[in-house]
Amino acid sequence: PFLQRLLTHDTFMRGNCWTTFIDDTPDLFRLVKTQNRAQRMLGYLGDVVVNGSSIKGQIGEPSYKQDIELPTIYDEAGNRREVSVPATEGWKTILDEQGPEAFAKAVRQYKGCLIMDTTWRDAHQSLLATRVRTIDLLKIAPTTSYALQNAYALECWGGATFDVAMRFLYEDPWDRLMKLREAVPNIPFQMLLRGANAVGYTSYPDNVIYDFCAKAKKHGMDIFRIFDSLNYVENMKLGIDAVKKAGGVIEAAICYTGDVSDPNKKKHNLDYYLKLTQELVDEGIHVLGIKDMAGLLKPEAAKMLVGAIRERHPDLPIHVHTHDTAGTGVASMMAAAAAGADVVDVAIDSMSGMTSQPSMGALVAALERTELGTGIRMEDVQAINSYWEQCRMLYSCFEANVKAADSGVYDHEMPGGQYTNLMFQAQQLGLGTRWKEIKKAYIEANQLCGDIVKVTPSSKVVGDLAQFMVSNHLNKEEVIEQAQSLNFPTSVVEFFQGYLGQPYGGFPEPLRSDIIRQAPRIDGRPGATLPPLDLVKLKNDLMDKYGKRIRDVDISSAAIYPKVFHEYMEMVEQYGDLSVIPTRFFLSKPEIGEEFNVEIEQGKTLIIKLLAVGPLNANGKRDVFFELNGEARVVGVVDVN
Ligand code: 3PY
Ligand code: ZN
Repeated sequence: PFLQRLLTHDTFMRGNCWTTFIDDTPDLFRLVKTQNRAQRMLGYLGDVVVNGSSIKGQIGEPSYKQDIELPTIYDEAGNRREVSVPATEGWKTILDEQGPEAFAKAVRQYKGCLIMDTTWRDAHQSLLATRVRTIDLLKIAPTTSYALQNAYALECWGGATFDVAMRFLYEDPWDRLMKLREAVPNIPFQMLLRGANAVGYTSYPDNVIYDFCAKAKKHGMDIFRIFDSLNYVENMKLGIDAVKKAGGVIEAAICYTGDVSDPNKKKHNLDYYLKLTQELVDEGIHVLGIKDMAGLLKPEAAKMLVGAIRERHPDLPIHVHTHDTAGTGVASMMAAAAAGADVVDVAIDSMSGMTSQPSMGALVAALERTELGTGIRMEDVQAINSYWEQCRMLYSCFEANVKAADSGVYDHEMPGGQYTNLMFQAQQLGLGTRWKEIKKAYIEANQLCGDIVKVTPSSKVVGDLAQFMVSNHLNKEEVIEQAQSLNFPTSVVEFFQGYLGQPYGGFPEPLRSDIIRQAPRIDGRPGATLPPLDLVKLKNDLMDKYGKRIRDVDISSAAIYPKVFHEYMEMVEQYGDLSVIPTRFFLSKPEIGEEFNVEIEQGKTLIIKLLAVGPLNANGKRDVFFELNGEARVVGVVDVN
């Protein structure tokens, strides 16, 4: 049809179109662009029709086929809230108007217990392999801006979301941040920053970290929870300084392991955490995070730890994070709040529990009408929850199938996200004995590493070593005996070389020397020896390859994930922006004759209907017939089955 329109266009046919024709007839070319975009998207949809979705980690199809219903919420007077425009009042107002120090002070002075909602980051990272897409976050964002108006923050970015967005969902993490920011201007956003590893798994040159934090702040991030997977303060200092320079709220987190309420667990005791806290306070942090990534902080331990920190640092805001693996999450968060914590982490009910955070509704209800009230109304929690109940079913194909609590976590100490991963892998291999073996090996692997903090990426080291021990039928003693000749996983060798940093208490010897042999040792901060990355050259290289589409934030993505970024860009070249496809059709094919809408940009909607799938032709392809805004379209798709 475009060629037809072009050939019947007067100006074009008169032949005087060469210099200004495109400028003078923008509609004609806008139409072409839209049609190209639509055709490329049909290429993706056609591929899903013929071959099924290729999203890694997906098993089966979404169990929810209906449209997701958006909740209605009401104000105090019982009037329906108009959510087409987001709320404007919230803790972000104080932060924006008065800056991080005043914000921290106001949080500390608040009488009740504030909550951070982790649904948009850690909850789905822990339950659904981080696969929740921007489109589904955006749908509930304006309603959330009202319902959770008094929340301290929404955790919505960082951790694994950055990587997974590009690698598995073919969407841009920066777009997610910018769009969510626009949709929720009033509640502070929080991200998880892996210290010197930013949102990756390894140390980056310092300038990459500074650049990343500046851009994250510029595009909407407010509070940066900075941690190091070994609680190695030298690594954290870099993140702290980068966030300081970017003007963000510095929430430095101590990663919690062991059990401070158990006098037999001597290594990570109260004294250890108090010294660590003091070191972080000396760096000028705004908020202290207690990051209980595995859910080991029992109520009594929460009382002791928070109580001791509160006593020594009366003005320091304390923010506690946990996972509900054993099932003590709500009790622990209440104990933490009672001992003086200012903020605790929860996830919306239907995205909570087990390896995720404790339930928001449970905590809000438990503290209602006490002096630790959260300032969040139960009816609003219920409304938001009804959305997430449906959404969770839409992502059912990524469920790890963890069905119950596991108080064995107090022994194996696996962080929430890793627990679901390893359990999922064990399930594939026959859960029973395999899972028991992995848990036992994980405990021994941790001991071999010197009883370390286990969180990304140090948890991967312990997990890799555990899997290595299971596959090679080795126990702890055998590893020690045979260490000089075993072919250890790279992550394990690198840990012992010092590539993650220095563990508290040092590396166990002679195991370290036996494992790393002649390989170099790093005895300080691993990133300190890395030369700066030439970001100008990187930008020029990206522009040469992809042209003007490259934005400042893409340079950061390419610096942190070079390969993943390029693969993502190739997907975009081939199929266009896939983030706009509704999740059900991103993950599974429509029924024949089923019609659905794709809003490719605001106000521009494609109406798509699958008409038929042709037979296999001589080229190994099938024609897939669609109707696009009333016109028939066909795409040829290679059938890989
Ligand atoms: C991450 O680093 O992604 C984590 O969630 C650690 O707990
Ligand atoms: Zn967590």
